[in-house]
Amino acid sequence: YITKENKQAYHYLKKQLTRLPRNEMVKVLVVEDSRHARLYICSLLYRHKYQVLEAKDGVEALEVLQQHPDISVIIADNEMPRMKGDELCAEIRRLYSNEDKVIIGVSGSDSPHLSARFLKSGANDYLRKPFNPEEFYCRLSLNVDMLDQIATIRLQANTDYLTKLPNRRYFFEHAKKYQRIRTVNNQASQVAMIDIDHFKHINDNYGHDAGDDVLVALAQAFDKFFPEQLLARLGGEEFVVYFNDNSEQENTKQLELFRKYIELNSASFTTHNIPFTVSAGFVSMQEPKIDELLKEADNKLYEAKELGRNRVIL
Ligand code: GH3
Ligand code: MG
Ligand code: MG
Ligand code: MG
Ligand code: MG
Repeated sequence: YITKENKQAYHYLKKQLTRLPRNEMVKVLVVEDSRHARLYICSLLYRHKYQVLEAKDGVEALEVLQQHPDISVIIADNEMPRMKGDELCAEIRRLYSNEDKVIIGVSGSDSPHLSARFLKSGANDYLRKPFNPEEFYCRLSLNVDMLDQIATIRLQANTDYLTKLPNRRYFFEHAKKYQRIRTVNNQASQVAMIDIDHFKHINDNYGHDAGDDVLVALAQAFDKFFPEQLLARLGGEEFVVYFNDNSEQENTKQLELFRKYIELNSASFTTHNIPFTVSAGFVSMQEPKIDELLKEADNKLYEAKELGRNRVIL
């Protein structure tokens, strides 16, 4: 179910940032037809505590990649039966993003064209056999650093800096996928927009920093209440939840419980013991555009404000 995968992908990014010691978390696939050369490269990798997988040729390598989606480095020989190293490179690049996988070509051939051929096929680096182990480790490590940097930037681009919830950009990217899947399955899309009541007063009375604390505390409660749903801070003191679950009754019940929980407990879980309430607008629509969905939820939210706040409008 793609929505779960999206959520997992996000948590995977988060985990990648905190991983230590690094090498033990990095899965390397060694593709080599010569048993002797394969064992040698594997032994170098083991010595630096990388996780190692092996394949005898390109066809086998593609199977192993399919079974282990978390492989992040592929070290590929060139002269192999069934599929040459640069052909394997091109095929990997066709199937997997270069933001997730690094390919390092190796060959004993003295052809001056081979390194360029590997790089043009999508390899990130090339080593001529026999290579110096120190150089091997350095190039490997630099390439893994690059994957880490890409993951860091990707995570930062999708995370709200203050609350650490997924941000607006993440929400719109994934809401589109949610919407498509739900339309295909003939399920309604259900969304709620949640907004803090009189937040301006909190800033005015307690200061902007205290206001920030309230936002963080609310985000944490929100995440705890709806662990399986797509959540985001849309901006300011406005949050959104796109429900995975189908039961409208269950979703609106949870939403009402959340509102009540904030009303009763906010004073105890905010750093400066600031009591506050939230209003929410809930919508369920068949085959909506995301903009329509949010517009409708926003209308309901407006109604909740008009009627006196601290309530959910369905
Ligand atoms: P309502 O009940 O109608 O929603 O009233 P409100 O005061 O909550 O809404 P309004 O839109 O008038 O004010 C929202 C305020 O939120 C204004 C803005 O300064 C403040 N705000 C937006 N982003 C942040 C933030 O990141 N930190 C803090 N502390 N305040 C923020
Ligand atoms: Mg070979
Ligand atoms: Mg407002
Ligand atoms: Mg508000
Ligand atoms: Mg607002």
